[in-house]
Amino acid sequence: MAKTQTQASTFERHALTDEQLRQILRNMLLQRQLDNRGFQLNRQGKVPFALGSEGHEALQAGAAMAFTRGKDLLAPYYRDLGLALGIGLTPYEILLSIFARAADHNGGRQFPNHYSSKAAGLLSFSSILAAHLPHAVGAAFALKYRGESGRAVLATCGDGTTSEGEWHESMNFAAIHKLPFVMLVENNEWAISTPLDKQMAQPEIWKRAVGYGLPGRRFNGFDPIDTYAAVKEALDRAHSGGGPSLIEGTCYRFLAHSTDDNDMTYRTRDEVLARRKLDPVPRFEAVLVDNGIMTASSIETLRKDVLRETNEATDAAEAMPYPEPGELYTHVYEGAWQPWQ
Ligand SMILES: Cc1ncc(C[n+]2csc(CCOP(=O)(O)OP(=O)(O)O)c2C)c(N)n1
Ligand SMILES: [Mg+2]
Repeated sequence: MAKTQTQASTFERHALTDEQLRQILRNMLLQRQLDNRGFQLNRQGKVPFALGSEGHEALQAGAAMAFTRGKDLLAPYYRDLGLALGIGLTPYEILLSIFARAADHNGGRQFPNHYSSKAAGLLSFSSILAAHLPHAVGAAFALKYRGESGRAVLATCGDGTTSEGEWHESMNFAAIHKLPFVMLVENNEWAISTPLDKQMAQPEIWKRAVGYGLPGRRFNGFDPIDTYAAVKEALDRAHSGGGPSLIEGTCYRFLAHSTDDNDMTYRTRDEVLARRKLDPVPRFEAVLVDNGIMTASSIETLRKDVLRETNEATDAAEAMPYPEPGELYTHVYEGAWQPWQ
């Protein structure tokens, strides 16, 4: 495997153990496998919709490693498969959601890729861009109000979502009340067909932190360790009463926006191929091999393991029943009230 500039002498691991570094790669490989599975199942007519996180693997796996399980809360958006996996959801739980089966945490009622898990601290969210952010800062306000120090809310969104009014309102609220809150923006250069330069005149989103009176920084979202360091720093600050931060990871969306989109109608194949050269998966594999943390053959074993786990989870989730039609209004209206009565 080609040598990278991250050989042992310059390798900055930010106190991550070998085991944590291997877990990060496992998460990245699992994301890619489950992404593919969603698109395959859609093309087979088995699920109505799927979204991919390809290009975001490093950013999400690195960020998840900084999240404290059992304490922190995650308010994600629809492209956060790797964050969901990294804070403890299993491929089976993910697939129950994609297949909309009754055993899903949302009872098969949520839109695909809108995972939630009370046990994991993953808030349920809406497809309406930025609508989860007032909820996220509300949760952070509750943590502060109750004096639950050592806990924080990690919220994410895409670059395009930062144009929403609720994004600004949430940032401002978090700043005024010095909430234990981290706003992590996953800047992949596109908001469906809208490029970044048609979304904002200042392309460095983190710089808006100054206007809110917050610390902010940008990091390389193709590098999971750089991501981990940035998210850990911001979460540590939030845990210790230092208030909110705005951090921005740069990455790219390699696939179309979703299974309903054809990205070749608004961007060129050459642009996508150029960004694919920065693919975080082979780059991180090379880092682990160069630094003696994994070998080419242990990576191959891991790939097979991830494929097997994905196949087993797919079969198990697909075999589960859909929700009963009679349950349509359960959890929608209070008590036994039904809208036609
Ligand atoms: C309020 C609102 N406006 C428009 C949409 C339609 N929409 C869904 S995803 C999306 C693009 C969001 O882009 P970005 O925030 O950059 O996230 P990405 O998908 O690139 O990860 C749009 C416009 C929506 N869901 N909600
Ligand atoms: Mg985007």
